[in-house]
Formats: sequence, C-alpha cells, structure tokens
Amino acid sequence: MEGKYDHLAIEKKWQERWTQSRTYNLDLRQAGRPYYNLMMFPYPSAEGLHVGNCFAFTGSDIHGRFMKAKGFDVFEPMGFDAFGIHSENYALKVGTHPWNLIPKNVENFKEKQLKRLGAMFDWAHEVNTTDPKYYRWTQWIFLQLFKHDLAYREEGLVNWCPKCLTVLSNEQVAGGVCERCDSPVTKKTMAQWYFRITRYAQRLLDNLDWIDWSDVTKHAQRRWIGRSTGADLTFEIAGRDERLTVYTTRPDTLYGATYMVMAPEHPLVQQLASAEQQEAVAAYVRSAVTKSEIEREAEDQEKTGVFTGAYAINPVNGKKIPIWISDYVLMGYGTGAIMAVPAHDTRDFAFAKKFDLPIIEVISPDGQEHDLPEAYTGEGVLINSGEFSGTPSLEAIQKVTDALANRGLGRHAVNYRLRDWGISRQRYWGPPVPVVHCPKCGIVSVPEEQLPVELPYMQNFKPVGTGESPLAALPSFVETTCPACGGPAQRDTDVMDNFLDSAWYFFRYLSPDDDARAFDQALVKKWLPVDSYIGGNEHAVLHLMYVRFITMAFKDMGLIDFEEPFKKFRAHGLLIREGAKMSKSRGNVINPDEYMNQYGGDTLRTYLMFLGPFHEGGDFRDTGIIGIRRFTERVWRLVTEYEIVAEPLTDKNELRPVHRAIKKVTQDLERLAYNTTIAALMELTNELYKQPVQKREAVETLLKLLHPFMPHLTHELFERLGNEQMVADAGWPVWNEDYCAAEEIEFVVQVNGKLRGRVLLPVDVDQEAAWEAASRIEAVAKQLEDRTVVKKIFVPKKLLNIVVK
Ligand code: ANZ
Ligand code: ZN
Repeated sequence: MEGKYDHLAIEKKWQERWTQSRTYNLDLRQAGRPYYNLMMFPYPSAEGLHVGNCFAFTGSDIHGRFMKAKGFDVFEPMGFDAFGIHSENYALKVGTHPWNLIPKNVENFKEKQLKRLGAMFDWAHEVNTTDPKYYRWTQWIFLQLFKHDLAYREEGLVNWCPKCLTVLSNEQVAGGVCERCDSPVTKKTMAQWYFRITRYAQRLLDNLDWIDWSDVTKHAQRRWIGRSTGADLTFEIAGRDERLTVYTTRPDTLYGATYMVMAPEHPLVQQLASAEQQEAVAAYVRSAVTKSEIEREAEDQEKTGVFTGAYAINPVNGKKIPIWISDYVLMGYGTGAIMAVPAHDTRDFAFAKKFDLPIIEVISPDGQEHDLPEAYTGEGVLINSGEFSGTPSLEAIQKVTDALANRGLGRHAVNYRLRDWGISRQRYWGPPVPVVHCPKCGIVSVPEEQLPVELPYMQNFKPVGTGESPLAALPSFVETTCPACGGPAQRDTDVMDNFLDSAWYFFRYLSPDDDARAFDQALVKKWLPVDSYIGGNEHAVLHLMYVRFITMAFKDMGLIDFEEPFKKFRAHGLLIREGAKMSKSRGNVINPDEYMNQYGGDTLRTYLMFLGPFHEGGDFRDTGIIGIRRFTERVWRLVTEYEIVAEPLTDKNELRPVHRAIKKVTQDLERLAYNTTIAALMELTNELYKQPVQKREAVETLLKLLHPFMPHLTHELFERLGNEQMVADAGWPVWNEDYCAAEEIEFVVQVNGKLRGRVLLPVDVDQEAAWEAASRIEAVAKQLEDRTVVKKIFVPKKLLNIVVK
C-alpha cells in the first residue's frame, strides 16, 4: 500500500461517499437507541464560517461520533438562524437585500464550508428560520403564548435616538448617548409585545439545581434571574392619605432611614410634589428618563435628584423624613421606591453626602458607634434602634418585618431581576407578529390556518423615522380585514425577536417538512429532551433562558411532557490567535477554508481540539497546526508504508499500549477532555512505531479511536486495510483491565546504601508506594528494627535507598 497523503482528494472522496450512501441520515421513527446531539446553529454571515463555529461544531461532532461508535443512533442536525438584526444590518451596509443575500450565504456555509468539516450532519433535517414553512410555526407559537396569557402588549418607554431615528436597546446607549452618532438619547413611549417569562422565574431557578449543565452557565442564569428576598414596608405620608411602599432587603436598617427616594417615573410623583417643588420635579423627570438603566444603576454614577416637598413617617419611630426623587431608583424593580439608609448602602451614602442629608449608623460590627468614611454594608448588631438595639442584624430582618406586618405595614417579599421578554422589533428582517388591530374588536389573532403571515418583499427595508417597522409603510401589507368581524383592520407591523426563532429549532429539526404541525408528538416523545447540547457561554442568558421558558410553556399548555429542553449542556471555551483576540480590524481572523485547503479538515479539527481543554478554548498558532499535520502524516505512513500482518496481539508489550489507550481515550471522551485524548493517541502512535511489525488489530484500534477526530483519514485507511464496513460503523473498542496495569520492573532496595533486596513494582510507582512494598521485604524490615528512618532516596524506575540512624 502506498501513496502520498493527499488530503484534498481523500476528504472530498469521503464527503461524497457519505452523502451518496446517506450515512448520517437517520430514520428517526425507526431508530432503536436515539441520541440527540445538538449544537448551536449558526447565523449565516457573509464572511462565512468563523473558526469559532468550527471549534464548537468539531467538539460536538466528536461527541456524536463517539456515541455512534458506542452503538447509539445519533441524530446530528444542522440549520441556519438567518433572521435578525445581524443579517439586516449587514445587508444595509453592503446594499444588498437580505432576501438575496441570505440564500447565497447559506449556500456558501453549507456547500463550501460545513460539508468540508467532516461532521455527521443530517442534511435531510435542515432548518432555516427564514423559510415560511419554518416561521409559520414560530408565529403559531406566538399565538399559543397569546392564547395562554403568556404574551401581552404594553406601552413602555424605549430608548430613542433622534438623529438615527431608531429605537436603541439598553446596550446601545453608552453614557446617555447613541453609540452610533453620539446624540443624546431620548425616551419614547411605544407599545411593545412582551412574553411573561417572569412568571417562570422561580421554576427557572429551581430546576438549575438538578439539570446537568456547566456550572458557569448555571451561575450566569442564577445571577440573571437575580432572586432577592426582603420585605415590602409601608410608610405613611405626613398630612396626606397616600402611602408609600418600598422594597428593601434590609428591614433591619429601618431606624437608619433618613430619607426616601422614588423613581422619577413613579405614579405618585406628581401628586406628592408640593406647589413650590412642582416645577423642579417636572424638570428633573424630563431629564432623568433619558438615561439607560445600566447607567442609572451604576454605583459610581454622579448622583442627582430633587426634593418633592413631601415627608414620609418612619413607622418605627414616627420621625418625618423627606421624600426625594432620583434616577438611581428604577421604576421596574421592587415598588419603584426605596427607604434610603446612607450609613449602610453605598449609593444612599453618596447621595446623602451630596445633598447633605443625615447619616445615622444603626448596624455596628462591634456594638460601638463610629465615624463612617463610607457605608458599612456588612452584618453586626443593631444600635440606635430603640427596642431592637442589641439584636443581631440577621435576626432583626425577621423581627422588624414581623413587627410591621402586625400593624399591617409590612410583608415578606421576593423580587427577581429577570424582566419580561420584549419581543417587538421595529425592523424588517423577521417574522411578522401574527395579529391584526381592529377598531372594533381590538387585538385579534390571525387564524392559525392563515399562517404564515408572510414577510413581504420590500425594496426599501431601511428603518423609518417614525420608530415603526418599515412594514408600516406598505399599505398592501397593513390593510386587511378583521378575522373576527370582517371589518377593515390593520396588521401589526412589528417583527419578532430573532431569539424566538432559535427558542424552538430543536423541535423542528425532527420534522422540518411537516406542514400540519409545529412538531410531531411521537418524534418529540422519542427524541426529546436533547441528550447533549454544546455551545458558547455567551448564550448563558437570553438564548438558553428563552429556550427553557418556551419549553416550560409548551409543557404547561399540554403539548409535551417534559419541561427542561436539554439533559446536558456543556459550554465550550473561546479561541484567541497568537495571544490576541481575533477581530477584523486587527486582521487576525482565521479563515478556516485556507487551513482546510492547506492542511486538511482532519488536521484542522484535531488541531482545534488540541489547543487546550475544550471548555476553556485556546490560542491558535500556525506553528501548532503544523505539529498536528505531522501527526496526521505519521498515522498515514504507519498504515500505508508498513506491512500489516494479521496475527493477533499476544505479547504483553503489544497489548499494553493498545488497551491502555482504549481506556484513556474512552474515559477522556466521556468528559469531553479532547486535548488529553489527542495526547494519548499520539502516544499510542509512537508505541506502535516501536513495534517490529504492525499488527492489524493494533492499527485498526488506533483508527477506531482516532476516527472521531479525523473522520476522513481514518475512513480511508480503514478501507485500505480491506474492510468493507466503514470505520464509523465498526464499533468502539473495549479494553481489558488486565492489560491496563502499568508495566512492572525490578526496583533495588538499599538500606544506608547497601543492597538489601529487590522488588517488582509498576514502572510509574511513587515513593510512598515503593516504601510500603520495600518495608515488607524481610531483610529490609530486619535492618529497620529499632532504628529511625531519616531519609528516603527514591530514584524512579531504579531504586529506593532508606537512610536510617
Ligand atoms: C434599604 C437598604 C438599606 C437597602 C441597606 C440596602 C442596604 P437587591 O439585592 O438588588 O434586591 N432598591 C429597592 N428597590 C429599588 C429600585 N427600584 N431601584 C434601585 N434600588 C432599589 O437590592 C435591594 C435593595 O436595593 C433594597 O434594599 C433597596 O435598598 C434598593 F443598608 O433598602 B435597600
Ligand atoms: Zn374586528
């Protein structure tokens, strides 16, 4: 057997062979041992596949190939997340219509890149979120949520850039100005659609205790949900009937409340403002609402605010304390008002200093009073707190709450940082919200059988100045009849958030062409929840939260019988290049095509997995990939340049490296520890090179173990060895523990430098184990009697010298 390792020819040959023989197309109904191996589907950018995608997909595909070799029917689908602002902004930039751009990008991704990666993608189950036969069901899901009171439309303040004439997300507002044009951002009241994810906050949190997900991801979700426990406390307002309720996590500090703060948007603000303060209050409200929430919450933000002219009465000591408004209190959290305790809260402290408000210390670490240079936020005992003085602060939280509760002025309360999911986008490139607005009937769902509400072609799809979707400018789209009364009505012109498209795609993969239903109950029962999901931790919140919410909602609607979508989720790491972050401006972005051309897909796959632990990522270096290419060639030569004999492995020295490799590779693959797996495969290859002849059993085992990393090469070599079966179907080797023990060699045992015995021990034995074995040798034991060991000199693979006194 001979021939140069021509990776281009070999890889092409096997990609074609797999396609023709439909190797990776499953009959989902027939499969006996289903295993759903999911990876995050890409957004098909014009730049093409990113090497980060290659990294993630390869790691996931290795897992899939491993599970298949172990006998599972592995379903590994792929698709395209092609709606959204990304695609739309890019289309705007290059002056192409997404309608034309997206199919081209998808084609390029699929034919020129993904197929070359050698993954087991089942192209018969591909989905594309921009396909009407897909988004018809995205719209259907919206209608189900609406029907079950999980979708609602509400007026709210959104960030508005008066120059770009567009709505901005909180993340797009930096320092109060538009990130694109630097104009001061204003607020605009607009009606938006929301999904009630907050209703699921506690369940989303609780299930984190048992789902098998990466800890980093669970941690990020816990923080995002942001459960907070405390109390709602009610304050009377001096000389008025209104009362002000605040949310606090620190009822123990109530005696230290020296003023109150309401959010500028609080509904009581206008009512409470005294005549003299009316104007100042109104002016502050106008200016405050333009800031983003992130800035308003920042601790180091310069504090601003105005006095309303009204006073609250502290329920525990009857003291009158002034009520201010300030933008550091947000309307969307708790009750939108706080009691301010400057001695023990950092932001309150800064505010009190600035406006010269009193600071009263009520929690002390040592029971003494101090001069406070900054807020003391820790625990302690209560001081200056009337009947509660002397109580430990943790205990006082409960006691103060109970005392107020008895007077009808307090109750325990729980709050979550999680907000409802705003899904309206006043943009073009997304699935239209499937409702109509009727002057008589209000909001009416589009009947399910009329779905999809197709996104019409529009030559000019630029965002328009009004803050409305471009669709609003298309009368043929907008003007319709009301499904309820038949009168004239108008379609909703918003499109839905791209994250809704990706919140259910793994359901659709099972039956992408089914025109009768969103998903097939029987297939869902058989295949879901997903067995393994792998993706980037940048999706720890948003995508991974939305997916869980949608799945829970499906369960509650009786559509499915599980509520967590993924049995296992593993976050992979990120790649950098030669020590620096990859970016277009730096010009150090890796183009996977070039590497696949020059070194081959197998080498690229293996190199990416060799960079570091899969969950950490690593540093891509050109010198590194050359090293892996050499390894690839060594495997090639081992099989093509040697005579391969059929005799079985008999000698321990032949069996040991093979079985030890099977064990190590199997165990490491279970943990996705790919870099150490590759090291073990390199070691096995070196061991085989040491053998005088190459035996088929050893070589075939190497190919089977290497196959998940290098599918093309191993298929080729396995075939060249005369096998009819493909290596992917040849099963996973099993190790025999008897051959896994390390090789044993004779160690010399000395006492004070004199030979006292010999003992057979594993080569890699450590000093302690060698000492134990040595001390059991009779002649040695005799030498040790009544003497003290001062030192043990251990020379690995040689001797142990015991120094005694
Ligand atoms: C009095 C107090 C004293 C507070 C003290 C803290 C320390 P988390 O943990 O995030 O739930 N707060 C309540 N509602 C707010 C709102 N709408 N905007 C801004 N801040 C608000 O934080 C709860 C604490 O944040 C609450 O407890 C309240 O200040 C403030 F020594 O009340 B605290
Ligand atoms: Zn109507």
